[in-house]
Amino acid sequence: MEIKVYEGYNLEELIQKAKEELGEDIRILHYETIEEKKFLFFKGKKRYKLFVETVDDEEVLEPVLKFEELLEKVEEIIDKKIQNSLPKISQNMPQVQNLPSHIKSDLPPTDLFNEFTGDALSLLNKLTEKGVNPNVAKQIVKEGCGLDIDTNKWDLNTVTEKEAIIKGIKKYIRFTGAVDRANERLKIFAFIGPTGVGKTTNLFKIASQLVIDKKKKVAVISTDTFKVGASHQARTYANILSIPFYSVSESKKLRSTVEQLKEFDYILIDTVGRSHYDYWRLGEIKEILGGLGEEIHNILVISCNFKDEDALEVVNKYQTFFPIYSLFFTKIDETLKPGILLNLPVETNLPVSYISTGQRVPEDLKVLTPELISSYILGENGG
Ligand SMILES: Nc1nc2c(ncn2[C@@H]2O[C@H](COP(=O)(O)OP(=O)(O)OP(=O)(O)O)[C@@H](O)[C@H]2O)c(=O)[nH]1
Ligand SMILES: [Mg+2]
Repeated sequence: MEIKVYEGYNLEELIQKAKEELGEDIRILHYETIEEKKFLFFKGKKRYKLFVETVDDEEVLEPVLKFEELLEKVEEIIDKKIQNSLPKISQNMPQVQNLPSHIKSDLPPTDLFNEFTGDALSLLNKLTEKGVNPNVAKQIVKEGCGLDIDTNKWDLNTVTEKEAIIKGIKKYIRFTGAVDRANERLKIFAFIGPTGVGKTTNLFKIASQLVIDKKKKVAVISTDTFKVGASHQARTYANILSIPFYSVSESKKLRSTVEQLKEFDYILIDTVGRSHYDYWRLGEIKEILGGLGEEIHNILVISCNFKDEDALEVVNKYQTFFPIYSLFFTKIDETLKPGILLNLPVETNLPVSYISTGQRVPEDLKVLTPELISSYILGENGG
């Protein structure tokens, strides 16, 4: 039995090299990553140190784990840890744990809603057709109801359906308002979320509004050094607005860049889109943003065309890595069922901030209000 160490820039190539030299029967003991120092303008690269062990023929072999299997196992362990920590995290969000029963309920709406009558019942049916989950719909509508003495059931006591929904929304959903509301503390915002939901585009919509309409001093930092062309897309937007743009890939550099930008009114941070199941990469983003501590306000960007279960899973997973300041909805123009606008904030108890209504920068962006959500849910023009 012999232990050998391989060093290089590509882990899979190192494993391959080890197998070529030592044969297929090697055991991967351990690997380390070494961040190389930056030299002048050359970026530091990640180097790997791989420790492998040869296995004697006579030795009773345990099954050798392939690299992919090893990764899978580690992900399983992390997943379990996250699952165990969820009840702690969601102590203030009892609705989250109730969700599966809402979603999986087999009861037809008529049975689910049998404590309601008249206009309330027809509103409930309207909401479920728009993708609002029945229990959320009941919670919201009940706020605009009184008990009908004849039938002993709940019926609307507001003049319009919209009024009833707005009452419920005001009770169950919190609104942060625009990022420029008067609060000194709120200065640094990071846009986080799954791939392709519209983080970069919408960050620049907000930047445009702050710079052009509000005459604020804004700087943008991108930590998205991963995707080919990502930094180019963001840099182009920043050039159009004539605002400073920085691209950073590590925590210390982020901290020092933010220090340099003390005089700015707002610092908007763009991050690379990551699947909520990609714990390694989410960990990387957390590591980079973590250096800013509580100064940073994380806006989780969610596409309205996500299924409820998926959106909830995204929130749960992201919440285990980042404190979330607000939910930012995008692509409302791509769905006929905007129920997620009620479902997600009610089920997660997270505040909401903006809604993106199309691809145009900066026009297609609105600050969320109870009136706006109710308009989308009721299918009124322009939301
Ligand atoms: N229809 C529609 N498209 C949108 C909306 N918001 C963003 N998009 C489009 O969605 C696509 C992806 O947008 P990006 O801003 O690059 O998304 P991202 O989250 O930064 O993507 P990654 O950085 O790859 O994770 C672009 O084509 C945007 O124009 C919206 O509200 N409606
Ligand atoms: Mg992006």
